Amino acid sequence: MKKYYVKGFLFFVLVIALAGCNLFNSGTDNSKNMDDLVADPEFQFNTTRSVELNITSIDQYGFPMPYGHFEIWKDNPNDGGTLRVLSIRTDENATYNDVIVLPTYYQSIFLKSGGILQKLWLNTESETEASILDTFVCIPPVYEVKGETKCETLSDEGFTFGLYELEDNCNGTTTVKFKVWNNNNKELSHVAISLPAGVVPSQPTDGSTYKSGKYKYYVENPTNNPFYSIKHETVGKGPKNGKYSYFIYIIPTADAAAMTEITILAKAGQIIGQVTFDVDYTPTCNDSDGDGVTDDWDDYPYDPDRAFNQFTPAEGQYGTFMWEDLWPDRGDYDMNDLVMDYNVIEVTNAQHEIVDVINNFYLRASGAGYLNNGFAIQYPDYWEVDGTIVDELDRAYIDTDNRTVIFFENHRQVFGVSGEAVINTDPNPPYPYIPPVSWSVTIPMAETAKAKVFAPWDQAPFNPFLLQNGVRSHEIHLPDYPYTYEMNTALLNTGDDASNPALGIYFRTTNYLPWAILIAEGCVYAIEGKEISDAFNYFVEWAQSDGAQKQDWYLDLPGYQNEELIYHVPTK
Ligand SMILES: [Ca+2]
Ligand SMILES: [Ca+2]
Ligand SMILES: [Ca+2]
Repeated sequence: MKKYYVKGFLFFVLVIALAGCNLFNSGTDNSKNMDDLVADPEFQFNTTRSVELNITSIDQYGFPMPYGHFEIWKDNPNDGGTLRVLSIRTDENATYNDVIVLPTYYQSIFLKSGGILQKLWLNTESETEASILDTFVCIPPVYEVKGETKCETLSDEGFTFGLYELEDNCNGTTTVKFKVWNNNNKELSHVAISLPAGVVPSQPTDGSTYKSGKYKYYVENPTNNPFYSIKHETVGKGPKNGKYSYFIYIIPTADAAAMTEITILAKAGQIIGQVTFDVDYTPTCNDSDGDGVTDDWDDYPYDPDRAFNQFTPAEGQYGTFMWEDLWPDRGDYDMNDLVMDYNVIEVTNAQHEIVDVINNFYLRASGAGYLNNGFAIQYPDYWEVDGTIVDELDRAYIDTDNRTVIFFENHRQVFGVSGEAVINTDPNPPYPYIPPVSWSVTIPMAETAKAKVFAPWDQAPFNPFLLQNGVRSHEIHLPDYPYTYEMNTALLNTGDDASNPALGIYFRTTNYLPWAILIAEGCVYAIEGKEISDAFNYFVEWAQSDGAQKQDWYLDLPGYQNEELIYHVPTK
C-alpha cells in the first residue's frame, strides 16, 4: 500500500511542477525556501543508517574459530584513523551479530584483528538499512609459531620432533604445537600424536584437510592406529631432506593440564621414528577479572561485569541533534532551538549483554522560542533501567516506564543563565557567548528480552525528544519516531503537524518536513532565523533527491556551507 501511494504521490508532484511551468527549478537545488520544499513521505531526513553486522571468525585453515577478537573502525587505523566503533569478539559459534550506526554516505568500514586489516563493504538495502556479511581470518597468537627457542626437541631415525610450550587460549582450550623435520630422503607419509584417553581435539576436525605451508594432510581425529592419537596422512607430496611441517591442534585445558607425556610418531617410506615428551603444563591465562575475556581485549580488565564498548558515532566522536521547538506549529527552520552533541557508549559484558549506556552530551545552543525546553531519551522496549543513574549534572531521572530518561527539564538551568535572550545563535551584541556545557550520564541498563531490531530509534542515540517548555506531555520527536506513553496525542494533527498514523508519518508537516534532525557526525548550525536550507548549500538537493544525493551535506567541505549564515563564536 505504502509503495503504491508513493508512486501516486510522485506523479502528483510531477504534474504540479509541469503545471507551474517551473521547469528550470524542478529537481535542482535552486529552491532554497523551506516552504517550497516538498519531501517524499518515504524520506525521513536520515543522515544515519543502521548496518547489521554478521561476522564469522575463521582460522587459517578455514575452520570456524570461536572467540575471535576484532575491532570495527570507521577510518583506517593503520593510516592515522581514530574512529573506533567497536572492540568485540565472536561467540562460541564463531559468529557476531549486531547493528552499528553509520553516516548514510559511508560505503565501507574497516575490520582489524591482530595484524590483519580488512575493508568491509556495505550491502545497502535502503536509505536507513544496510548489512555486512563477512568472515575474517583470526590468527590468534597461539597459532603463530614465534622463534624456536621455546621448542624442546627430540630425534629418532632421521626425524627431529619439536614441542612448543602449550598455550592457554583463556576460553577453556589449550593449543598444542609440534614441528616435525624429516631429514630422510623419503617423503613424510604420516604423523600421529597421542591423545589422553577419550580426548578429541576440537580442531582440526576429523576428515578435514590440514595445511602446513605447501604441505597438505588428511586428518583422522581420533584414530586408534597405531595408538590413540590425532593422525595426519600426507596428501600429495610430503616434506623430506630436512623440510618440515607444523602440526597444531586444540584440546580442553583441563585435559592438557592433566597430561604427563605425549608420544609422537612419524613415518617416511619404511622408516618410523617415535619419541615421547614429558609434559608438565600449568595453564596461565591473562584474564585479571576472570570474565573470560583476556586483559588485552577487555575494555574493563578489572571489572568482571563489563567487557566491551560500542561507540556511536565512534570513540571520542560526537554527532549532533537539532530541533525546532514550536511543534505542532511550524517554526522558522533555523533548526537551532536546541543544538546538542551526543556520544553514546554501550557497555556490554562478556556475553554481549547490555550493562550501561553512557551518554556524553555537549549542549551548544538554544535559539528557542520557549524558555524552558527539556530533553529526554526513550530507550528500546527490550531494555529497562536497572539501578541508579550517575549524572554529572544531577538532573537526570527515570520516567515510570523505566526506559525513558529525562536529562533536563530546562535548558537555561544547564547553561546556568536566566533571562529571555537566545543562547549562542545570534553572534551580534548584546548576545553574549555562553560556554557550551559538556557532561556525562551513565545509565545502568538490563536486557528484558533478546531482540534484533532495526528501527532507527532502537539504535544509539535511540529516541531523543524535546519537551516543549519543560512540559512532559509535549514531546517533539525526530520525523516518524514514536512518542512515549506520556504524549498528549491531542496535539497530533493540530497546527502545522500532518501526522498520518496509517502511513507511519509523525512529526512532519503537510510537505513532510521535520521538526528535528539527527546528524550522524558533529556539525555547525544556522544563526538565528536563517533556514537550514540557506545555511547548508546542499540541504535542498539532499532532501529533493530523497537522500540519494549529497548525503554528506552537513560536512565542512568546500562550497557546502554559507559561512555568513553559520553561527561562529564571536571573537569579541
Ligand atoms: Ca577479563
Ligand atoms: Ca572485564
Ligand atoms: Ca531559532
